[in-house]
Amino acid sequence: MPKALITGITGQDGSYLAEFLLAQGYDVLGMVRRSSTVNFDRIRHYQDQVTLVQGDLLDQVSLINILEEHRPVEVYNLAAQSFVPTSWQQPVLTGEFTALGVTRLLDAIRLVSPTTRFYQASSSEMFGKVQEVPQRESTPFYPRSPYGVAKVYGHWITVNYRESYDLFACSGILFNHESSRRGLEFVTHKITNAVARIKLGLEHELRLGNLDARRDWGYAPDYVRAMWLMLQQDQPDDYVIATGETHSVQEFCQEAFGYVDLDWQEFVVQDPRFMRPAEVDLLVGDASKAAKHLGWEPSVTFRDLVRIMVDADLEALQRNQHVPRIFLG
Ligand code: NAP
Ligand code: F7E
Repeated sequence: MPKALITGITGQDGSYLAEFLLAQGYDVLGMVRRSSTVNFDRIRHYQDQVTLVQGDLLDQVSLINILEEHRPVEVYNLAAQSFVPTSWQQPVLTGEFTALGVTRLLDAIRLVSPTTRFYQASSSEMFGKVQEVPQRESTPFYPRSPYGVAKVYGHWITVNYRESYDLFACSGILFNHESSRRGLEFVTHKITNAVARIKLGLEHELRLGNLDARRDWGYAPDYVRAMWLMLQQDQPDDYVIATGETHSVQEFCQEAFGYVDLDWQEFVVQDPRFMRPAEVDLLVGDASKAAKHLGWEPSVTFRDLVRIMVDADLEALQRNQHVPRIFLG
């Protein structure tokens, strides 16, 4: 069985990627960091099928030890501080995890296991104040947050280790992708969770920031398939993964409230607390390179994505499943 290591297995993408790789017959290792309570909600249903190993992107020895002991053929680096507003609150920590963490892992691979194939989770946030519409692999970066800046570093160090040491290292420039496993502080899940609560009479308003921001939103399980495809090619390369459609936060609200026969304007309140110091106004990706070389296409439309998320939130609340409250966004 080929062995793959996933950093960030407890996150949205890590949890879907592990499931995908198990189905492909991989022996899956998931790197987790120590915490005072168990946070395996997203992977609990298959936890006994993966091997969890302790490590942290801040601690290079832990990375070296994992690689020496397990010698994975593929490493997917999905771990990061991934919430954009937090990157203004904790810019140095974001840089340590999201930027330098990539170098720690690449250097560990270079030293211990240079034939291991490496995937870096890069982001459309690198395009920031966009220099071209739609954004493609050649579009210049102009990040608008400490998170975006850290991801630009992660992207270029991946390219640099590929060119300097001939590592098989790929950078996947993924546009926003969502699911019922998305963190509740991200706008899509914040909206669908509120729609479900309001529909069930548990809440009466939804406070949001900028309703005009536009994003290219896809479905997370489609996007983890693209990560794997990148590492199966003959040559390492970088790819944009996106749907090619863009919608505003307001349109997302319209679609989600409308799906349960509610008028979003009766419930949504704009709150300056959720505005960002610098905004990314418009993202829309051109994934034609991925379509041509990887045969990758998205399978879920914007409307279906919204419905999948609203349905999952309604179901969780109706089952009386505890849905934690968030304080970040
Ligand atoms: P997520 O749900 O926030 O998951 C992040 C994961 O990273 C969690 O498992 C977290 O562990 C782990 N982590 C954070 N800091 C760590 C550290 N110092 N050492 C080890 N693990 C650490 O993020 P996601 O949405 O799945 O995204 C996966 C990756 O893709 C991230 O790098 C993100 O920046 C990038 N990305 C995401 C999107 C998107 O739309 N989702 C788009 C482009 C790029 P804990 O559970 O312990 O916190
Ligand atoms: O914001 C606006 C907000 O936090 C989307 C991460 O996965 O995707 C994600 O980053 C938009 C922004 O995601 C609220 O101003 C309005 O314009 O869901 P988000 P993001 O910042 O695009 C990229 C690709 C990543 O790589 C990141 O890791 O929605 N917005 N009102 C709001 N956003 C939030 N969170 N909360 C609001 O109340």
